[in-house]
Amino acid sequence: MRFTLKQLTLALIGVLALAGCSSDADSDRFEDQVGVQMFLWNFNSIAQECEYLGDAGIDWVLVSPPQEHIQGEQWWVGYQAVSYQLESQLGTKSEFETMVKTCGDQGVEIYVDAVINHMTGNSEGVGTAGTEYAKYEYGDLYTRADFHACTQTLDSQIADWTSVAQVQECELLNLADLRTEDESVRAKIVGYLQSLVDLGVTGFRIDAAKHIALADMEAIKAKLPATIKYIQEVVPGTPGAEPLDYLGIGDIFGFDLAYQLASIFTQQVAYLPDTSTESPWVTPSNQTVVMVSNHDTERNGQAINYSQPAQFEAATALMLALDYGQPMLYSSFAFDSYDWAPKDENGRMLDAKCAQSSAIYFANHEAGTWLCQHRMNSVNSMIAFRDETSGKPVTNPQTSDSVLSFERGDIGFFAVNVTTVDQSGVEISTGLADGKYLDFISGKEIEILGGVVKTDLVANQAIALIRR
Ligand code: LM2
Ligand code: CA
Repeated sequence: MRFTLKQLTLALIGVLALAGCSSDADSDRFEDQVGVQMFLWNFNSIAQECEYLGDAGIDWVLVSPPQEHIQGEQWWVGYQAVSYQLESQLGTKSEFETMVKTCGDQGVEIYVDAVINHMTGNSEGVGTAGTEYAKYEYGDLYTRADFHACTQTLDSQIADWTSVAQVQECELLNLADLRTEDESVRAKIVGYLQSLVDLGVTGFRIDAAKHIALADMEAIKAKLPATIKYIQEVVPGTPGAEPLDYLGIGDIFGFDLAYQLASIFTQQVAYLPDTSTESPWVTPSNQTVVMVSNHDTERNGQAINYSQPAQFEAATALMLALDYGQPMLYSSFAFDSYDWAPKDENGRMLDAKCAQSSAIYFANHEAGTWLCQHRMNSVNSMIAFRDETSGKPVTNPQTSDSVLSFERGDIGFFAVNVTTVDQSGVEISTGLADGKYLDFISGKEIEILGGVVKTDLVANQAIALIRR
């Protein structure tokens, strides 16, 4: 969120009002920040898009893995590291530097997807920076002794996902698993991450974090500046390495909300997502980065993806309307098979371009189209709604067969039709004062009379009202 003059003035008044109280001096709440995963956008394209992102109130961009990786036409080659040189399908080191600077000038920070649990699978050849490699042999970076020789399973692969030992010491997807318990391996990982910090990055997505022992993550973190942020990929389901266990290191991705949003909009059942912190996988609001989908869930059917654009947009609006977690938007390309990505003949990602608004592009699902989900019209207005209602809790949740609604303090109201059926003359009783409200999404005025909001809600339509 970037402060407008008006917001700054309000914030100042707030600070003055609080003077004398022992409130902490923290300016921004964790929940007030909004990020976007620009999946496989190359560095040049991200740099160009950062002006739009900054204006939209987006605080940070998660870029895909920037280190040297195996060559190939599949999108996932970036998750098979060959060295820590910044030369990848996304661009060169100097393009990376330009992106960090250009985005920084727009108030947009950079998070890097850090692949530090493993190197490559079963291939040999030359990486994207020219390094010759084979599995377990990566020039003078790592050799066989730097990798786990997992004894728990015959083929060294993770077989029992409830066994922490297997999940952390055996191979994920046949990928050479680093001995992150060794000082020399840790030093090389730290060197890589520090080099990115030196280039100005704010934080990291820790890829496959639950496959790295907590003690190893702690040791790595201890050698890096304390200001660095971590968002850890801890997919629930392994006792002893659940999201809750990694909170001491930093933040974690909230898969659970993504799954709940998928169930609300695909099963068309209106309910308020359960974000209580009573389970090992629903983590506290101020340490959870929430999302509608990421690059894995959009391909594995666990989350809503662009092929259901109306549901995707409504789920994004609902995520932004809730007071739980720090939202990460998702923006990427259309594909027609799991492996496919829009690349040139040298394996470089093609430039990403957006139309003025998302409308045309979002409707066009031809493989290779950059969908620019972050440009959906309701995204900007919902970020503004989120800013307006910052710190005001969700109250008075109500559900009918088709509509979920709730209030945000005494100024905000959100409702969404979770079904694909148009609803007309919807009436919802609220605790809000009568008067005129602005629907941030449509830009239209809605009047609350006798506490009742009366409106039509077409399929998957949301309204986000703020008192005028
Ligand atoms: C992740 N998070 O913890 C990423 O979000 C996920 O996208 C990564 O898998 C995974 N961890 C490892 O970094 C992706 C992709 C896989 C792909 C791997 C490695 O989802 O499909 O696996 O990257 O590039 C591919 C093949 C797989 C093969 C593997 C090794 O799909 O069949 O396994 O390469 O050759 C035998
Ligand atoms: Ca591991």
